Amino acid sequence: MIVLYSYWLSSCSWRIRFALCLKGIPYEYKAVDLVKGEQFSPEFEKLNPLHCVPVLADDHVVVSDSYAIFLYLEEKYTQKPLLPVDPQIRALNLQGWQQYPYPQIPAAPLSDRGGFEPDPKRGRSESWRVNERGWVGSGSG
Ligand SMILES: N[C@@H](CCC(=O)N[C@@H](CS)C(=O)NCC(=O)O)C(=O)O
Repeated sequence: MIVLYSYWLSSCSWRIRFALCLKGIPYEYKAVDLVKGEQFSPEFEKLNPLHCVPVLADDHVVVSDSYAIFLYLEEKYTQKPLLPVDPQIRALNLQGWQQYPYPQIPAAPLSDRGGFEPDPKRGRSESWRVNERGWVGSGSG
């Protein structure tokens, strides 16, 4: 059984959820609460020392990074291919998969409103907390 470690606010994880859904691959969803900092737990660190979702576990195979996971799924599970065979159109499609959803979707609206101030001392997780209170908290998410 495939397990996807994900978080509802993670646009990188949406990419994999779309791929799994379009290919019709059943999977178990395991939420990693990035706002609570669960990506830094010792258990999750064993899966991905970079402390990011998505992570896909397929029996003994563990893959992190949405782009790598997407290509893994496409090559291992050949049903309902998501990429065309023609190299030029395939390259254009890969370009699209990599750019959508744009990894900074949660940050963009706040940034547009001048309300997103990443604090290097606090790191990315605090930026997520700001997003949670701001963009999502205001009902825009
Ligand atoms: N290049 C990676 C980026 C993964 C990434 O940045 N994930 C974010 C959520 S979209 C994350 O887990 N952030 C954890 C944090 O900010 O502490 C991918 O495409 O999977």
